[in-house]
Amino acid sequence: MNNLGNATFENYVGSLTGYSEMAYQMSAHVLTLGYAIMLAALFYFILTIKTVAPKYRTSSVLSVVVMVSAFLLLLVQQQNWTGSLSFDPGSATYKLADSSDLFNNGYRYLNWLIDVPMLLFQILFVVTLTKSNFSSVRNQFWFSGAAMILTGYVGQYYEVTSPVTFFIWGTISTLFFVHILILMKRVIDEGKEGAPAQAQKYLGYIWVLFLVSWMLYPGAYLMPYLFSLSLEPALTETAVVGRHITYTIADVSSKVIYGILLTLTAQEMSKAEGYDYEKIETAL
Ligand code: RET
Repeated sequence: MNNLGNATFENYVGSLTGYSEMAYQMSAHVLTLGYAIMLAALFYFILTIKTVAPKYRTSSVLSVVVMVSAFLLLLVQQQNWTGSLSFDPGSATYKLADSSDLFNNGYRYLNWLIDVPMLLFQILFVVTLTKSNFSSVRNQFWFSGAAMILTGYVGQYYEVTSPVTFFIWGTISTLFFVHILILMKRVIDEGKEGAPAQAQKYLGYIWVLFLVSWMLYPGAYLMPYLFSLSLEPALTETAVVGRHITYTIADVSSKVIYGILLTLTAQEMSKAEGYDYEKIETAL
């Protein structure tokens, strides 16, 4: 086997066994689906901006920022996948290409560095905090968000060569994650107070969606170990495809579905305040 150093496990599989047609194409397709959805959803957030009262529109603007950055970085991530592998007719598999970049999930991490603070701020423009201080929550959100991602970014380089280092960085990252979860629960609980019934219902959905979709990211980080259940990473194409699919489901849920639910919540709140987009023809 080639010496791949701190390359991620996708490269080790590409070098050892190579990828079957199905594993390679499914990965390429699911990565493509990811950025296509971001571009489509970009139009949703632009076109619905006037369906909410002006004070809620920053939430839609932040969704637009998230869509543009995710579209671009996920596009590059997809090209990184196809560029790092090439078809080997001898074995009928896709092997690590000789003279190109290795594959790395780093583009995703850079995307999160932009999107995580944006997604966390976004809800603060929809709900009204009853007890907590807006700027304190905002600062804690971006600090823990950035720390969670940067520590995970360092950790992912060790997923094959040093499981212990990988798990230590992963654990530090998880501490920041827990802090974010506690803060978000508080924001949503406070936001429900005094909100119209339907908006309260949406906020309940947002909490469940947030919890489940954000948990998928550490799941994908751990993917090589989830398939081996030991301290040796599983160097199998199933785990690699599993990671691409998990990331795509997580991205669509945490960015797109979350943004849509926030738009629906803001529409309900706008209506309760006398701004009903279904009745104001001229506003649209
Ligand atoms: C890492 C490292 C391992 C431990 C934990 C992680 C959490 C990542 C999360 C990422 C969320 C990203 C989002 C992106 C949307 O654009 C960094 C994988 C806990 C929660 C929501």
